[in-house]
Amino acid sequence: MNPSTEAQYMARALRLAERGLNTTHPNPRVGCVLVKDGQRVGEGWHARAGGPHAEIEALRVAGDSARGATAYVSLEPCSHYGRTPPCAEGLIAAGVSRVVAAMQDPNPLVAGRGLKMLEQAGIETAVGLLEAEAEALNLGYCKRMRTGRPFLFSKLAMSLDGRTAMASGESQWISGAEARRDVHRLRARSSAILTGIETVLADDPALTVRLPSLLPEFEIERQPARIVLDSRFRLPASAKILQQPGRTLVIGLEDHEARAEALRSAGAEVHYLAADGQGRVDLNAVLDLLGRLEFNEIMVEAGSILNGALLQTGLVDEWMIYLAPCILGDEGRGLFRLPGLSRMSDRFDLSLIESRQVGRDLRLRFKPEQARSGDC
Ligand code: AOF
Ligand code: ZN
Repeated sequence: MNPSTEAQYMARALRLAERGLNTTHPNPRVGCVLVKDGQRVGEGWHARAGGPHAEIEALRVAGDSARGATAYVSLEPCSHYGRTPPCAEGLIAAGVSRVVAAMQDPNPLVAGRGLKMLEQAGIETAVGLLEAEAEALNLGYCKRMRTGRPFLFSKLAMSLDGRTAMASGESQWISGAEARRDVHRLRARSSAILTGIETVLADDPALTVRLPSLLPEFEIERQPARIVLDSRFRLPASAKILQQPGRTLVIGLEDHEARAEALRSAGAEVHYLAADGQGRVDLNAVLDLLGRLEFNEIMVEAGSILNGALLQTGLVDEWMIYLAPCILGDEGRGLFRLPGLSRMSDRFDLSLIESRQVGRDLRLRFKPEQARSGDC
């Protein structure tokens, strides 16, 4: 078949996969198109964990027409019994003659076995069509499957002069309405929102998705989980974050059992971790825990203390900074608390990977720079 036609079918499978952007957690977003004699005879996408996988939906729609069809899938069909039976078996049983997958499933339970099952049943397979796009759509899932840790991106808002709040802490609102709506879209796709206790004590945020246009997509209780790093369990039981639908996790150190118990009674899931050298929860251990809890993408919405610590530990995969066209003056607060950073050679370098205008603000996306370069 014409390679560009094949790419179009795979692009369609990816667009279908995107329909699960906000709802498939902890599963990947996956789409599938079945094509026979140049016609799309079935389409499907994975909507939520426990529900049918993309291929099974597409096979259901296609019915008998699936026999002899080519399946374009944005992820290798699974080979294992999870919450649902293996898709590879379903494709074989339906008599599909060829399967094109955008990428291998990095889940160690699958990792090539799905394609092998298909080949052993005499089905032609190909892998790698629009692979980069497929990988980007599931960057959190892929990272967790490969490293055991979620993908972490931190969202920050600042003025033109690099301030994130006034000296008093007042920060509402630096960004314009469109940028704030954009943040709700980012929250919606995240498995969880991570913040620090200082932010909760200062702002008492809800950290929920409240964009009316997004709510019909996922039930209220599918709100992203909220995670508070709170070494000494100072979170008040009356905090707004505990009154929202969905899960709230509080992660602290082990020696505050009475306060932890009060938080449990208020509905929080309490987790204990070891301290780092400075008596705070160890951020590496936090990421390991959140990987074990199957969080794929985590959005950090925190203040300068947690962001400073995250920058220093190098644990953030992407920094997303909304730059607002306003000046807050040199008494305002900066984005990162980095005590002791005094020489140019101590600085942290980032590389810009995308910039775009969102309403009156600029949205800048950065990756941490691996090696430090000469100039800033
Ligand atoms: C596919 N198609 O649409 C998805 C796949 O617990 P389960 O049964 O939902 O299985 C989850 C695993 O299945 C997940 O970790 C990933 O390996 C695969 N997801 N595979 O063939 C799909 N969502
Ligand atoms: Zn499957």
